[in-house]
Amino acid sequence: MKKTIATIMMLIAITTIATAQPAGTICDLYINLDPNMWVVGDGCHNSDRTTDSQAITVPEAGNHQVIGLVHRGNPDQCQLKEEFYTTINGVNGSIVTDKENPCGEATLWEPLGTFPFTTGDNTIHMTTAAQCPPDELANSVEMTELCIIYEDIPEAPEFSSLAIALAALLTTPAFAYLLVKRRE
Ligand SMILES: [Ca+2]
Ligand SMILES: [Ca+2]
Repeated sequence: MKKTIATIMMLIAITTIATAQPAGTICDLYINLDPNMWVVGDGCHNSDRTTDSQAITVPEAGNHQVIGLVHRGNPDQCQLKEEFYTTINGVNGSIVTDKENPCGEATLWEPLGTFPFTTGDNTIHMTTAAQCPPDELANSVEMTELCIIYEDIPEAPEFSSLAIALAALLTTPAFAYLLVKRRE
């Protein structure tokens, strides 16, 4: 029985690790932003928080691709321009646009751009791309996590596919059952 519980706990742990990163992507560095970063549109909200920044520690220098976990949407409000761009070491990423259902709530992994990093502390800036008027409402947008991919370290696509296949397999109840039976 103890072994069964241990196996189930292990499967939960593996599944959690597999879903903590963007689907189909293996992050070289994963950062849980603390505190979360957020901005509102220019002239859209009395907080006037149109920029936000914080230091992140990156052990490898180089041009790295950055993907952010972005949360948009407020209940009972249709904020159509929850948009921003990222700046790191003087390089601006492209504007991350309000997408999918622009009136709805969504948490999505979104590419922020490729930026030059130095070894150690680097400051990440988040700047709103909304302007009131013509935009309306707060247009607050929040970023909670970062996935960084080292561009100078080539990634084998076969390995990515294998990792996805393995993650998918491990989450199937049939596989969990087989594994438990085998251990008993
Ligand atoms: Ca929106
Ligand atoms: Ca919002």
